[in-house]
Amino acid sequence: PPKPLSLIRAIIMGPPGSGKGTVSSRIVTKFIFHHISSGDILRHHIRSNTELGLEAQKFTSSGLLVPDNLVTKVVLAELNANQDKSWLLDGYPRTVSQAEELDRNFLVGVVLNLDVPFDTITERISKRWIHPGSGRTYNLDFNPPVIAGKDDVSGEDLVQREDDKPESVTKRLELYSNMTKPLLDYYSDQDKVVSFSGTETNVIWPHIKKYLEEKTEAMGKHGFLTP
Ligand code: G5P
Ligand code: MG
Repeated sequence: PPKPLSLIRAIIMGPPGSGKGTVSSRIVTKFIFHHISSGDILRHHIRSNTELGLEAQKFTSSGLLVPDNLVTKVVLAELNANQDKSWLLDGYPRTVSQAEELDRNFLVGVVLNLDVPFDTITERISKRWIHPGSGRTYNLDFNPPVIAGKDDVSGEDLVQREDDKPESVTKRLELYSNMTKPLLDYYSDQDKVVSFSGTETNVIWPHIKKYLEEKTEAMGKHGFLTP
């Protein structure tokens, strides 16, 4: 693939279940971005029973936010290890103090905001199944696995996320409204937010793709599009 000519630091934001992971996986098939999901990193630590994983699980299992210092540590390490790539950051920052910490380290270029109604989200999350090893995500209505209960690529078992129980989802939506939504103002003040509204990823996606095509085109003709 062609080497990027310059780098984009992009953030994808939106309530839990708004499709950040789904859209990110589509973006990386069309554009050269390194996808970094704070939730996937934390779930990896939890599965591996690391010290950080054990601490994080106390919060994630009931839908609470993991303390800023813990998340920041793992996310910044990942960003620093990928300085030479354009990245798409999913799930971080989630509080104003995380955003300030990110600003102290990197220059954020754009914030893609997925604006999906809460009713739609609750319904979707109840039908989500994931492959814990890779983070690949399915939905029984939207993108069911080829064989029920099995990952399409590895054939391994799918599981439901511990924080997808209804009471945790309610908590996550509440924390999104109180702690994360204010970040839209933080980034709007910097003129960096582009919002995409709707109830279906397949309807939102072409708009995001068009936006990124224009943006990457403007940055260098052969810069970002994969061949
Ligand atoms: P995460 O992992 O960042 P959330 O809550 O922000 O978790 P989540 O749940 O991963 O976000 P998403 O990525 O926005 O949602 O959505 P998705 O997985 O792509 O789509 C949701 C479901 O809907 C899937 O089943 C998908 O197939 C389906 N779907 C998509 N589009 C459609 C559609 O059009 N129609 C239908 N019918 N279905 C569709 O964070 C997890 C936890 O980690 C901690 C916190 O505890 C957090 O709760 N954490 C942090 N804590 C502090 N600070 C941070 N920065 C943290 N980051 C993570
Ligand atoms: Mg996700």
